[in-house]
Amino acid sequence: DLIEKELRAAITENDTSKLYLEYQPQVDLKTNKIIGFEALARMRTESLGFISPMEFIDVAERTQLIVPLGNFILKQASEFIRDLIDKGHKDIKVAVNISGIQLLRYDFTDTVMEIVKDTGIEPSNLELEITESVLLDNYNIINEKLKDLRSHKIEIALDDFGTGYSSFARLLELNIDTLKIDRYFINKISVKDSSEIITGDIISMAHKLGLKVVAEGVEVPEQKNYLLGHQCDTMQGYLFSKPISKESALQMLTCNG
Ligand code: G
Ligand code: G
Ligand code: MN
Ligand code: NA
Repeated sequence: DLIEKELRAAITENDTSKLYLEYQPQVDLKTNKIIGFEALARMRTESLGFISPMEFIDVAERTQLIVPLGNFILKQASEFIRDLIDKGHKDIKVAVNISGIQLLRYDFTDTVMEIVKDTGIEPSNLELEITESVLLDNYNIINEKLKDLRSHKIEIALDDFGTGYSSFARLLELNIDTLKIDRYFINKISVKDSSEIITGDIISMAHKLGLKVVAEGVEVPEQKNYLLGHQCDTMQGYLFSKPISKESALQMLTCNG
């Protein structure tokens, strides 16, 4: 497999020209200020060009390369946070997507905490995103892992919420800080069908459970206005910005300050 070969080489060589992160701003709906970024992995090689993360993350998960790749990604995100802190943005959070295979590793928390320590950032600068599908198998083990990470002040966001199988009962006992509403629901806001009503209910339910709420895939002002009206905390999407380079992210933060 060509992707596997290129992935392995880029990881071994710590090649950030082939494997790097883009950052998509997360914005406080009320103030329009950037409060964080989601880190999104990118791969580009001479022979293959751009490869979508769906594709290379899938290859990495099938070949166990996801563990060293995940660590490489966590290191790059933490170094970006270090840059942010050095430039005076010490309260910005950076969210990193974590695969279930990474989380299930016995030494995952230790690895994360080591990277935090080595880069000299605060654990509270880092947020880990897990998808609902990760909870399907090994629910109890995963929930204990999340509890452990949170005891170290690392925040946890549940990604793509609403598309998986989390029951309300499960949300009650799940060790998370933030709910990210899947863009499927945000898309429906402009369509004005029953999903629009549900989105408001998801927000108020999440707040009753003490969770922060991020809306994903916000593309048009109509969606933003709906979310503001329903007390959603944070938005992420093309309306504000697509994922951008770390240099552009720093610059955007300076202008947004
Ligand atoms: O950036 P884009 O929308 O194309 O990302 C596509 C998918 O790849 C998303 O579901 C996203 O969560 C996933 N993804 C992006 N970066 C990472 C990463 O660093 N780790 C993992 N596990 N998934 C990622
Ligand atoms: O699954 P996850 O939420 O991690 O994936 C995030 C993906 O969503 C990224 O690939 C990112 O490029 C994409 N994305 C971010 N904002 C928007 C948006 O406003 N509209 C659409 N269609 N995709 C978006
Ligand atoms: Mn995500
Ligand atoms: Na998502």
